[in-house]
Amino acid sequence: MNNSIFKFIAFTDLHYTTKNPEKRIDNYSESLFLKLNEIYELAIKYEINGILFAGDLFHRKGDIVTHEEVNDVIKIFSKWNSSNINIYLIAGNHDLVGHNLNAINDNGIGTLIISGHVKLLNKEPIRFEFNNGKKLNLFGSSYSRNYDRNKENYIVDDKYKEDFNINLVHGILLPKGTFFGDYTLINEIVKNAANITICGHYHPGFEQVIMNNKYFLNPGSISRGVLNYDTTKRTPKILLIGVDKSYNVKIKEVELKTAKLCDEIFDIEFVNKQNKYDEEIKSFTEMIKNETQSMDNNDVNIILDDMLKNNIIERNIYDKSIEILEKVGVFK
Ligand SMILES: [Mn+2]
Repeated sequence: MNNSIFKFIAFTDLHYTTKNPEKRIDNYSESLFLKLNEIYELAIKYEINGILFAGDLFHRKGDIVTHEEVNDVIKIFSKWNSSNINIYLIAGNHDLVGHNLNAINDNGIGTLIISGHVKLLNKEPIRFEFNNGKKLNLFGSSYSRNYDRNKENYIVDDKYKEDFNINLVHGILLPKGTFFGDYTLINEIVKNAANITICGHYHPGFEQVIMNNKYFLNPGSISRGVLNYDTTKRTPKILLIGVDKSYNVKIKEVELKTAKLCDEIFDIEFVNKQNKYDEEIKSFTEMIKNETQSMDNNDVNIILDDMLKNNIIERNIYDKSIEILEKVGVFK
């Protein structure tokens, strides 16, 4: 990082809440404070120019973010601001009631923006200047409805192509594969003026992708609120990003030391049961897929009913199978 002129720390999906998520056995909000403090110390150590946060600061599902939750985050960010650490961010789906960006000021994140604790990124860049006159621009596209149907969210305008551009996004951006809902593949959006695209929303994250000399990053959620296979496998991390005046990029992944092991934060017995269930569903889905290739729809139904009747599979597996088969279109 030594030659880098501009340095940033990127992380995403904090999902701050004072309500302990189901199956967490530790104190969720205290665990997040420890992580945020570690990030603060890294920011001081590396003398960064700013924090880049890719959305979902708060965790809101149906209900609203409380004053207490907003106050907690303000307290932390005030300390960061006093140490000249600027926070640049976008709003995620959890930050916006009704996914309505126009109502951002009615949400917790709006209070942080209006009070000057954080800066909201949008299509108009926040600009930094290198000593050779070149520019580094920060852009962002907060969450909105049907985010991945509007690829504009991922695009930095060509008029900035002489500058170095970083774009923050909050969508289902994937290196490859598919997703059950709308999603965007990196190769669909590679032709745009963003030198670095930093994505939140997809909590597992992905290994950094460099395509056409452009960087696509998603370090994964800094928190682990929901229990699933992914959360048992990954350690929450941040990215340290350095850019020099020739636009050379350096990226260092830092796994947080304060991130506890999965069995310290989750009811591990439940984790094991859940994983076993997921594995069974996966292998069963594979089996069904292989076995049903030469059959018609009716056969599949009969086989499943038979398996249930003869206790080869349990009721929940049967129901899940029907659901999966409906999803993959066998019962169209
Ligand atoms: Mn999220």
